Amino acid sequence: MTTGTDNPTAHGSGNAATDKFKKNRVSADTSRERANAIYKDLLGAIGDVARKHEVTYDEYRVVKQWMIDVGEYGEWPLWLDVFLEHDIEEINYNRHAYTGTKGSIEGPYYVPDAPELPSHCEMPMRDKDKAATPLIFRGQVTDIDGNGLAGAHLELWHADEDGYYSQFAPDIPEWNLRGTIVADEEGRYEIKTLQPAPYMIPHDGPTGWFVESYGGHPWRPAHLHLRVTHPGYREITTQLYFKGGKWIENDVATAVKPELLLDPKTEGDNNVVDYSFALDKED
Ligand code: MBD
Ligand code: FE
Repeated sequence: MTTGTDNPTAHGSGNAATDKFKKNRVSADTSRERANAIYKDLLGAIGDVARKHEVTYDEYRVVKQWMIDVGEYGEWPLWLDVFLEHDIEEINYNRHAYTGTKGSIEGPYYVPDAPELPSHCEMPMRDKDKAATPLIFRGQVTDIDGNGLAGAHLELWHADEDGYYSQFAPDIPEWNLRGTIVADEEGRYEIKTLQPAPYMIPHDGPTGWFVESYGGHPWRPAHLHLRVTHPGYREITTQLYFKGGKWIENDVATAVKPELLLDPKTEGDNNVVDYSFALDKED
């Protein structure tokens, strides 16, 4: 059996993501009436699409087989987060009158409880990661009036130069390029990490076959994942991208927003960028 991280393939990373997701049994307080309304609309919409395109029996069976494959490869977290999560994120942002920093999708590779790092720190990385251009990322976590939030937490996680996330590919230290940065008494931080590269989602499994089937591409623009939290404030899960970078205009996961583009400046050997986070009060 392929479990966890013994394989740098769609199968390996998919199963690792599925195993991580399954650790917590999730629930929602959806009423029977609401479930009924959603079920009717969902099945109705699928039926309408099937009628519109006169889906054949062969196509129906291919879908059935593909869904079985997605499950066996552990790729439901990947497929859902790439193709559906951006709508869910948008819906739940628009439900509130938020004015703080925009969120974006979490994706399949978040891991809670990354080790804490001081406000001015270097991300855990291997010597081979240090071959990439260093990125110095600094700023401040504030409330929406610009007051610093002392000791705010920034969880940061991103892929290495080869496009692998620790805990989802083999032979990477557990917390490589993952950390919980504790901002200083003014909410400020300065983090040294590496400039991430454009990212190809695992494409040698059923999610990749799906993309190939409609003539798409499996690329996401280079990105940093962040979760910013402070007691009493709305937590922000977001991603930051790089202005002018490849795939910004056609992210396979449709998760880029203009407010989330970084524009680093070259200073000596480093790329340096300021980006601050404004947190809404919890409602
Ligand atoms: C990723 O790294 C990611 O951020 C998303 C959204 C989906 C797959 C892989
Ligand atoms: Fe990612």
